[in-house]
Amino acid sequence: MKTSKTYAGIPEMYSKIEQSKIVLIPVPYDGTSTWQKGADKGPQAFLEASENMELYDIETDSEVYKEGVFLADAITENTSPETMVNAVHQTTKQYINKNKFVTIFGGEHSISIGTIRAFNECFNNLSVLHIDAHADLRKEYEGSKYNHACAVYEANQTTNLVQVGIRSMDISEKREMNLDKVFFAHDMVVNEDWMDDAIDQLTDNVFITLDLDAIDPSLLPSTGTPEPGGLFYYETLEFLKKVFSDKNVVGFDIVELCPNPTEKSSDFLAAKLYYKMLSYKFSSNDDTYDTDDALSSINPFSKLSKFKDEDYESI
Ligand SMILES: [Mn+2]
Repeated sequence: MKTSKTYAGIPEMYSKIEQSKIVLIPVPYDGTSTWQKGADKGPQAFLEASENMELYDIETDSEVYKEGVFLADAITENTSPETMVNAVHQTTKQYINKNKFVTIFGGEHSISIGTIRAFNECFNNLSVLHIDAHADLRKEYEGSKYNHACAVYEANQTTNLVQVGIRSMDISEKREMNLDKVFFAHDMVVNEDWMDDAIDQLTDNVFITLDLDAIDPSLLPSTGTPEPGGLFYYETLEFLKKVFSDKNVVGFDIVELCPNPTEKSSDFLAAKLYYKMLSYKFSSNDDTYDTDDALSSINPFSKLSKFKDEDYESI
């Protein structure tokens, strides 16, 4: 995969690993998708759209790229779904251990088995906020437990899994569900408190796995399995902003962009959403940069994070 020299074409001084607080790992993988192929082209389309995006965020009045975004080498291991998951797990963990805010762009959703495994090993009492049209709770699918249809089966066993936007599943997945922690699209549309209700189910440390098919296909048609009845742009942003401000989001992945060369708005939406999430993460902690008196404000990753900010390590 050809990757841009820097994420979003940002100046090189903001793209070096040492100075970057943020790491972006592309995983162009599409080994197990069942319908439309092409999620392996997702990271490239996302990076190209990102280069054409304004880097000042009006809403948060911030330029989050100045925190530094290191674009890691793409993970291209695809000998088998299992070896891909292991590679994602190891690489993600390496960057978490460098005290970076680690983000991953897929690829199809099976990559998240590896990302979630890494975050769960590095953070206490982890919640996984799974935003998706599909439940993805199958233990095995088409002979593999590393299939995209199984993306959060393991997370459901090992973390506090909260699912939002679900509108398609097999009846067998019902018995895996804790219904207090599942927010179905048809209920969300009539429950004006769904955002607070979902956030109430999360522990402090939260990893977000965002399948782009959670978004309504009228806004984002370029995804492997578009399902009607999805989230709209501003409600997605409102929800994410609340999560970032109320919880310690420790990282996130975005998956299942399946680009169509004649339809660029999906790529652009994915690029904007990624940048918005970074903007929410780092602007919500803005006030901590000015103070050095309280230990809790030293860490821009805030609250219960195991991160240490290298800039402040000597204090
Ligand atoms: Mn999905």
